[in-house]
Amino acid sequence: MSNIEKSLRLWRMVALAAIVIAAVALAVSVTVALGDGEDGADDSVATEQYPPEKFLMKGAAHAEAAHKPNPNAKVESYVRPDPTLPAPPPGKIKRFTIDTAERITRVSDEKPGLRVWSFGVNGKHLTGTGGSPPIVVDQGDAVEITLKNGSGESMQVHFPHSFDTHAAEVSPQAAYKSIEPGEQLRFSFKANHPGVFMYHCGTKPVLRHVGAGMAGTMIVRPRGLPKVDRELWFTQQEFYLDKPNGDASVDKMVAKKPDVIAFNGFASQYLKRPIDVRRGERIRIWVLNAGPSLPTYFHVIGSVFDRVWSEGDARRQAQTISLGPSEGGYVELTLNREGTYPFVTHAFGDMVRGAIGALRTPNAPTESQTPPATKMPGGGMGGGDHMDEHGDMDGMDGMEDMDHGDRPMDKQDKEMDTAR
Ligand SMILES: [Cu+2]
Repeated sequence: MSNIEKSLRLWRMVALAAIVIAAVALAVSVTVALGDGEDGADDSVATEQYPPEKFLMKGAAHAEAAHKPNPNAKVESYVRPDPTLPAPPPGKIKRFTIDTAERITRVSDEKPGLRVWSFGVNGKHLTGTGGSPPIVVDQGDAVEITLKNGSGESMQVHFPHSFDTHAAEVSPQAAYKSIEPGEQLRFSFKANHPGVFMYHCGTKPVLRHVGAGMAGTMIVRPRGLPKVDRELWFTQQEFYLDKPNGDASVDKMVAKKPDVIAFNGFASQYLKRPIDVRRGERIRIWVLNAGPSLPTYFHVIGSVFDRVWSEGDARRQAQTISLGPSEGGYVELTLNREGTYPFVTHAFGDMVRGAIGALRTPNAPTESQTPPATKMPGGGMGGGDHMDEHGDMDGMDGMEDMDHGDRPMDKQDKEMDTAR
């Protein structure tokens, strides 16, 4: 081996050793940075403020504490939540006292009781359902939130809770802090952005708290929103049952396998007792998907939405509005014929768990009043046009009387621009 070869070989070994040392140093520094804070004092501030357990299921052990399932416990009586959109509270500052409760209710006629964790708003709870009331303000309003974690014994609150609203721009560490039972916390913000926002508990583990029911709708109405004849609100929400009258099933939450999916806290409640509307009136429906984990595809059978506003996007002519967990929007429609119009999530596997209701006009025909199907001429498939003996096309009687409720497009465009 020549001297040149020897020195080249030496340099190669030096370079290799340097690479190995650098790689080891990098690996060590990455491990420290990703560590849970126990090894590095520098990480303690960040992890104290936002412990990973807040989002992961590491802290789920506390699910075992406090409430013992009691099949004989008193279950709240059902009160049908009013789906009419409430007005914002009076006063220059919009003040909301948010209460928490861990109460035993049913969320379906077909299922046993469940201990739902939920919110009350300004003294109102959606008793006998798993829902929480909506909060409504106007764009630009000053909003003050006072969270009371269980204002009294009857709230049966055993756990720390918190209140996070997606409508606010605040430091989450301060405003959305978890507080112990019996404590209260106040924060304020300006509702600068219009939208249909989710509010929820953000206490660790957050899936457990939201999956137990702690979520609702906060609507910030856009400036210049045109008046309509009727405004309704629906929150779609999943419920995960465990033992009768017991706390919700964390395993089912993690598996995203809800037993019940409901609008406004109770399976199929507005199908069993439909919501009264009038033929020809303009209806605006505000929808929030509170999840925690599944999407919704909101659709009204027998209708087309002529205007849709969803997560800041305004558009016209839609059959369905798709909303992921936490997303919201509104749809506008006019029902020009008497009828019962089911509204659903068009994810039908979810609909059958209770995400269905109906709008009904005063003279909606009953099943027995609808015309019977007729045999096709010739008795076979493809037997000509679908005309009845009077020569009318199927289902088209009286169509010439219809007022579609359409307004000139340019007027609608102007309204949408204002609402943006
Ligand atoms: Cu909570």
